[in-house]
Amino acid sequence: MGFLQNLFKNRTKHADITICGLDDAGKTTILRFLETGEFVDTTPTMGVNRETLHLPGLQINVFDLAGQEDFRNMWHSINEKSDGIVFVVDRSNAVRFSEAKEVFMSTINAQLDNDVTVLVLLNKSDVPDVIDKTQFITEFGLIDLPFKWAIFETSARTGEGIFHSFKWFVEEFLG
Ligand SMILES: Nc1nc2c(ncn2[C@@H]2O[C@H](COP(=O)(O)OP(=O)(O)OP(=O)(O)O)[C@@H](O)[C@H]2O)c(=O)[nH]1
Ligand SMILES: [Mg+2]
Repeated sequence: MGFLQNLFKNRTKHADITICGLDDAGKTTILRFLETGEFVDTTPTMGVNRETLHLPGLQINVFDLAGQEDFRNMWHSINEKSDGIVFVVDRSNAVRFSEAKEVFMSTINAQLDNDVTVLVLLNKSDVPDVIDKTQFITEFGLIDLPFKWAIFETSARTGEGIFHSFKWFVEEFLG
């Protein structure tokens, strides 16, 4: 028993996470900031952008999904194998708020049989006159989510909230 415990004690944990949200929300830019520590210019994702983040004791496979409507039908099969879902919203775009809500609800409803952790990122917080966080929580019905969840205000341009939110998320996996 002691031998086996020693053998597995330092084993690296693995987690699969997906990053979802409408096109232009800032998903890939957030992932690039996590990887490089700075703002990096991106192009729209076509299909899936898969990356691996290596942290002490934890390897995270990230599936950065394309947000354009034509690609959304592939989300479910990837999300259902995920331990965590990051849902990114462009909080500066009030015009697409109801579309974002609809896509968020269908993403969540498709996961009701899975035990996932949900991280909601109100991105583009550097832009003036953004949607208020409390209003957002109410409108998106986050209080009633049947999952462990958290919401953070982020900017993938300035880095605000990026590492802080990700730390919360990772700590959920590390237990
Ligand atoms: N001002 C501002 N712009 C941002 C922020 N995050 C991303 N952007 C910009 O928003 C645009 C879209 O960013 P992406 O990261 O490519 O968006 P995406 O969600 O990956 O889009 P798809 O791959 O099409 O689903 C780019 O021009 C980014 O530079 C942010 O926090 N603030
Ligand atoms: Mg992208």
